Amino acid sequence: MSGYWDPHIERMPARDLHTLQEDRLKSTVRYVYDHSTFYRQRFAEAGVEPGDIKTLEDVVRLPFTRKVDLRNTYPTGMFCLPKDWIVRYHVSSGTTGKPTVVGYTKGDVDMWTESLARAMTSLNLGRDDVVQVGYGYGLFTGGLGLHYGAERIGAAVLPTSTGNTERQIELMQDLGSTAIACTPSYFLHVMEVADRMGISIRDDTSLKVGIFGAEPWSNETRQRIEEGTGIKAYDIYGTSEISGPLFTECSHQNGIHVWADMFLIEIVDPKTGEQVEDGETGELVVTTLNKWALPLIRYRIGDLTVKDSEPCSCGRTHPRIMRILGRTDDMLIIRGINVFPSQVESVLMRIPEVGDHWQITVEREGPLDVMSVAVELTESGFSDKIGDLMSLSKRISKELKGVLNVVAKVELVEPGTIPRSMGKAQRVIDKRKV
Ligand code: DLL
Repeated sequence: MSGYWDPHIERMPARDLHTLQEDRLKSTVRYVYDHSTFYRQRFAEAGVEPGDIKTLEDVVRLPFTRKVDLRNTYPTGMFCLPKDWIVRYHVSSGTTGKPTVVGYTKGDVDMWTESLARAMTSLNLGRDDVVQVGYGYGLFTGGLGLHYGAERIGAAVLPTSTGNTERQIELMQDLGSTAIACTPSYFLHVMEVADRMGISIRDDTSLKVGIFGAEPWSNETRQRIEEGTGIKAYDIYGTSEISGPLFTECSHQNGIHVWADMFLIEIVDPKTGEQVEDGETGELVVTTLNKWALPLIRYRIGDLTVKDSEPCSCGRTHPRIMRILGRTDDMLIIRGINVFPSQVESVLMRIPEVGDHWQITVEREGPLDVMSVAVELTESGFSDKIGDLMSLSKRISKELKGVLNVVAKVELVEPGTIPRSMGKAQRVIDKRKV
């Protein structure tokens, strides 16, 4: 049984949490209305005023906001406080269009840190631990976010950031890292490099916990990591707009705990915007409840997940979201059929001959979409017999077809062929867009 960082809040009865959220929702709505021209205008367009929000259920009367609003008001048009309140900026890289800027007051950084202190405590981490932070430090929120969280619980931080993998592994050994936080794809690379160096993560390091997120990954990858290294691999979720990395699973690995005193979450049908029931897949929508520089009202993150409001077996009463299926805008439409890269990953990771790295390419041949998947094989899965490779490629293609309902050309490649990422992996090259 894991301990709690803030037992009063984390185990608060559902009814009290509901009241707390209702009070905070009302004050947030009043606050944004009083502090932001952007929100006043949006509320006017939606015909709603702060006084109309009397209960939690009234949240549906409020207008949605989206990433495009942050872009259109670049750099700080959605901020609710002037610059003298801001103690930090982070900037998300804009692969399409302008980047987005997020800002924090001292209190906002404190709230973010508190969220991660609760999360890390739920993974049984504390003062005795050495947390190696292998997320990027800088404009990306991963490095500094985890850094502050780990310091708050009294752990020692090893701020390796990304890259220089051999050195990361040496330091992991020399300083006795017990936890590592990085993208799951980067950790797969760490495993590979350790192997090449003749180091067993299981036997030659003290690592016991991995805090993996910032990109979609599957239960099958979790299993590979856990079986390959003996560590426990936990999912961590967040986005820069809502602060950065914020929420993790607890040691029961039964969904990601979202702190309800800080965030109100809804799951909506991406097409209609209507709320869906617990257990149904939909788009995550977040309203911040105690964030001041850049509070967000009904922010449509674009990630697809499922909510479970039942208390967790760990005793925490806050709602949980299940593993993120992908982003609405990551979904590939191949000849009219919806395909999520995460589905491809879970099929591939079940096949023992398949290594840890893969990449999808989508092209157009005449009027038709063609999806190919480059799949790295493991050293032992790789054969120099053409016949073996052909039958393996057929098998993979069949398994993919079974799950995706789409024919994929499978290209088997030697171990080490697909470029490794230090941060978020590029799993899809969609040549139709360029
Ligand atoms: O990736 C924050 C973060 C840092 C999360 C470190 C976890 C660990 P952004 O760069 O703004 O922020 O990207 C946010 O990444 O909307 C998801 O699509 C994706 N994402 C983040 N965590 C997960 C996860 C950070 N655990 C976007 N599973 C989000 C799947 C994730 N996707």
